[in-house]
Amino acid sequence: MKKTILITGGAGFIGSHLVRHLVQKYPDYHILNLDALTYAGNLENLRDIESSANYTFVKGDICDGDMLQQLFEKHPIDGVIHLAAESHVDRSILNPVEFVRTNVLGTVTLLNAAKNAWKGRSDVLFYHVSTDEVYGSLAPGDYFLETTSYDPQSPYSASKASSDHFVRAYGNTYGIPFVLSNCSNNYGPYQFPEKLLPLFISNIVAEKPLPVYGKGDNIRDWLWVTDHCVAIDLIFHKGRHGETYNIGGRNEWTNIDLVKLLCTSMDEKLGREAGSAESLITYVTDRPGHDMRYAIDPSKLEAELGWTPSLQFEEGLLLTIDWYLKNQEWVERVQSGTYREYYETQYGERLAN
Ligand code: NAD
Ligand code: TDX
Repeated sequence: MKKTILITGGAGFIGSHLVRHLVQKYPDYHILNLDALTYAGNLENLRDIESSANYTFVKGDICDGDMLQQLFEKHPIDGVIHLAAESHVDRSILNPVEFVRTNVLGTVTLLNAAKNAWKGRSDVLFYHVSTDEVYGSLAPGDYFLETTSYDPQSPYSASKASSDHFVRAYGNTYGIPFVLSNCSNNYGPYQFPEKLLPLFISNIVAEKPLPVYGKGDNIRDWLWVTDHCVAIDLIFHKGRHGETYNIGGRNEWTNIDLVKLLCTSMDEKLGREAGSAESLITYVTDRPGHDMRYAIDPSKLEAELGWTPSLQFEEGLLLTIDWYLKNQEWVERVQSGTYREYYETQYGERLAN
């Protein structure tokens, strides 16, 4: 094998797309997928590639230092692409400590294992996958650059910001070759239906309320998940070590405009009367500390590595809707665990107001 790459969080949304992309594109790499299979991790996401000769799944927690040491002893890992995390902002508001454990302690435990195994090698790479939320909220007309100061506002973004700092600190202190990327909101198949788009698709199918936080005027910058994975592949192979790359598709939407577009498309797909889905929109209590606007300036990634997004948002949205409509059983299965309890806690009070 030419390379052995450890992907953490490969059974989650972005991780499963990345694992599939790398397993298929690099038959001479060994792709190791380490995932604790929390509520957000589903091996079903990887059914189509699970028997590939160059793929191995390992169930384990990134906070388990002994397990990580054994994994590095057993496999000649020369690259880590770290995605494992608690990823949902609303959950971080309900349970911040879990986010510190996984996102901060887990990242540091993984860095330690890499440091001990790699012992100053320079032909290795620790790639940390992060988010634009570390930069905080933007005023109109501004854009996130790699040089923008960190200003995290939620427990989730504070934990991701901390993990970013630890990656740079381990690079600077112990000489671990590293690279980081900070990406905007991803969308596409296999996203856990607690996040805006898949939650609203599944609620429209079930004719349940669509809980829009606040006035719905918050702005997010949306990127097709595979375009994120192609960027990660490029940065992993060609990015300059020690650097950060912002990833985004110049695709800003207010939540309410996006939800209305979704509603129109869903009515058409489901053959329902125009306006049916929109009548489900329910304005609810805002998310505490809700960042108003995110927008990435991806010029560095475009100029240095020639990356451009492949899909127009309207096209990607239709593909996403089609996937969720075809995979209702997947939605029901992943929502059947502890999800119901979470949903009641999260939305019971909001919708009652
Ligand atoms: P996700 O919640 O869908 O998946 C996270 C995965 O990590 C799951 O498979 C889960 O089982 C695993 N995991 C959680 N805790 C673990 C632990 N202690 N040990 C091992 N595995 C563990 O998340 P996602 O949306 O795919 O995000 C992946 C990464 O990308 C995260 O680091 C996130 O911060 C970052 N990111 C996400 C987005 C987005 O829009 N979703 C945007 C930018 C960056
Ligand atoms: O029910 C909802 N109603 C609503 O109005 C939900 C779930 C969300 N929203 C709003 C909040 C946000 O402004 O929609 C927007 C998108 O919300 P999420 O899908 O929860 O994503 P966000 O909070 O923007 O964070 C996402 O993008 C950055 C991912 O979950 C993070 O992991 C990633 O780092």
